[in-house]
Amino acid sequence: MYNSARREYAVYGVDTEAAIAKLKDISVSIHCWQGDDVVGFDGGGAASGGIQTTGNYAGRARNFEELKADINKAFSLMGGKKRLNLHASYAAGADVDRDKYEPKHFAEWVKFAKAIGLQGIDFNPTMFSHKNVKDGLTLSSPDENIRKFWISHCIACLRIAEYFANEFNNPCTFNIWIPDGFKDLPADRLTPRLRLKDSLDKILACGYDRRKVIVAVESKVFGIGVESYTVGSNEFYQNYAAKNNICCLLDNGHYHPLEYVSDKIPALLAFYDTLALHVTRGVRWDSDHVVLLEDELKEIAKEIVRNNATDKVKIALDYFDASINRLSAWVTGQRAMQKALLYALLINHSELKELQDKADFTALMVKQEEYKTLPFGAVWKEYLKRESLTEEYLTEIREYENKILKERV
Ligand code: RNT
Ligand code: ZN
Repeated sequence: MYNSARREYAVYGVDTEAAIAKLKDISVSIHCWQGDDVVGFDGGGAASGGIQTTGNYAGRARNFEELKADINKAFSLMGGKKRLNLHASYAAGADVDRDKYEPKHFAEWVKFAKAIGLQGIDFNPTMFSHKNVKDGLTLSSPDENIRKFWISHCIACLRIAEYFANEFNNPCTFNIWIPDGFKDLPADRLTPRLRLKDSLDKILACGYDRRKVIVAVESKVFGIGVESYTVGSNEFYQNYAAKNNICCLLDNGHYHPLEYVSDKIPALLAFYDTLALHVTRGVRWDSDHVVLLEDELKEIAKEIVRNNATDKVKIALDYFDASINRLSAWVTGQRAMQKALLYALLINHSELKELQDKADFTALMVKQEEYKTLPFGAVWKEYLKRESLTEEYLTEIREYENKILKERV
C-alpha cells in the first residue's frame, strides 16, 4: 500500500520519503497538565482563573510518580521528536512558595526527561490556582505586593528555564499566561494594562539569556467568569512582543470562533522570527477538547510547512479532557498534530502557489480538492511503522488502564 501511495504522490511531484523524513524532525511540545487535570503538585487544587477541566474519568495522576509513569507510557506511543511542557506548579517536592522556586525543584524532571529521550523542556510560570491571585488579578493587580510576588515568580521561573536550556543544550520556550480580567463591565480598561506592561518590563529586565530562553506572551479573548474584559488581550500582547523583541504565543482557543490562527501565523511571520503555538480544540468556546485532525488543524500545519517555518514556529499542545482516558487524550492529540503536519508535507506547495500567482483559481481549486483523496493513510501508517508504532494503540492503553489507572482510588 505504501509503495502504491508513493507512486501516486509522485505524480503530484510529492516525495513521500522526504515528507516522512521531515516529519520525524519536527518537534512537538507535549503538556504535562493533560495527565492530572491541571492540578499540579503545589496544593493549588483544581484549575481556576477562567479555565476548567470537566469529567471524572478514573486514574488521574495524583503525584509526581504517577504523572511520570503516565507520561512515560503515553509518550512511548507517540512518534517524532518530543519535548515536555511543564508548568511551575509541577515542582517536585518544593517546600517553598512559587516565588522561591529554584532549578533544584525541577532536577528530577530533567533526569526523567533525559531518561525517556526528550529533546528539551519548555516552561510556564503558574499564575493561577494560588492564594495570591487577588480578586482574579496577578501581574495587573492594583496591589503592589501581589504584583511583586508574581514578578518574583516569573523571574524565578526564568532561572529554571535557563537551567532547562543548559541541561538539554536546547532553547526553552517560556510562556506567560495570566488569568487577569473582569466578569462584568470594567470602569477602567487602560490602567490594568499599564500595570501589566510595567510588570512585564520588570520581569524581562532580570537579565535572562535571550539565546537560551524564548519568552512568549499568550493572549486571550475571554474566560469563564472573566467574560467582559481580559487584560492580556491580543492587541496588548502583540504590540508588547513587537516592541520588546519577544515572541507571541497563539492559542487557537483564544479568539473569536470566526478568527483563524492559520491566518494569523503568516501575518506574524511577516514580522517575527519566532512564533509559538498552543494547539487546542475549542468546541463553541475555549473548551480545550482533545486535538483532532480537523480542517483548521490542517490549515495551521500547512501555514507552518509551506512557509518553511518548522523551525520558527514552536508547536505545543494545550488541552485537558478529564472525561476520557487521559493517556489516550495525550496520544490522540499528539498524533493528530503529526498527521496534520504530514498531510501538509504531502502537498506540492510550489505548484499551488504558482497557480495562485497565475490567477488560475480553477486549477487551484481542483488540485486542492484532489489532495484530499490521495492515500494519506498509507503514508501515515508507514511513518508509524518506521517509528515502531501502529495505528492501533488503544489495546495497550486499556491494559495500562486496567492494571494501573483503575488501582488509583
Ligand atoms: C488558558 C491558557 C493557558 C493554559 C495553560 C495551563 O486559557 O490556554 O495556556 O491552558 O497554561
Ligand atoms: Zn494556552
